[in-house]
Amino acid sequence: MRIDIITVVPDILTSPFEVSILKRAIEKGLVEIHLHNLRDYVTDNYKQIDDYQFGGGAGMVMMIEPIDKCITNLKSQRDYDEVIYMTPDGDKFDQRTANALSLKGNIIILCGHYKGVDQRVRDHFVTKEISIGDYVLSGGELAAAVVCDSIIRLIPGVLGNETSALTDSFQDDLLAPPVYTRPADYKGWKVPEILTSGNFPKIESWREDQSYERTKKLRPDLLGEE
Ligand code: 6GU
Repeated sequence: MRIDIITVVPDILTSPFEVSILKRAIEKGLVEIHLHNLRDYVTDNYKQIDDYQFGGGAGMVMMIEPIDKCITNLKSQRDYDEVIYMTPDGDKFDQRTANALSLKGNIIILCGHYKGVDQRVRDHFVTKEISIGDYVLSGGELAAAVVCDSIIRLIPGVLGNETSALTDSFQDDLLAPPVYTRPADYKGWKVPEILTSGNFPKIESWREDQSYERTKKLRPDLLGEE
């Protein structure tokens, strides 16, 4: 998989890919991340990427030309499955979308800033608009990092067996069960006995029950209740 991220602040997006699981995924050649600084596609001398909005009103709007230049340049080199625009008014991101995106070959992610991009960018280039929740961030970069993390960890080979994505919360619309590790008794706070019993069918069924109970208590909406 190849992800091209278009941004006015590429620095925000360097460290997430330089550590831990995402770093290893890149090293293993399972994903390529390419950051593109929108200012490199500006032709005027002031390196201006935004301007006042037509009709008046507070807030700057990202201009279409640098974005067109960047996207058109990328598309001339390879085909893209999606051009995703990160914006608080996009479709709410969830595990289902993460799963679908993890199967794609090449995607472009455009990070919005200020009042957003000129509507013509959305009309003519963007194929999918994503928000990560009902709150406003200063820009789409942190949201893009969230989306990249969630999809890259789903690419086969990125996670080892010990961290399999199949048992994550949400993967089956249930929250994950509680987990414990050594010591089995910490200051009198004990691990549920079943987990140290060695009875694996029973442990599995306990975990399923816990998942269900947790979901019912914390996220009844996932069960179609409430
Ligand atoms: Cl994708 N961008 C911004 N600026 N704010 C957000 C968001 C995206 N998702 C939630 N809030």
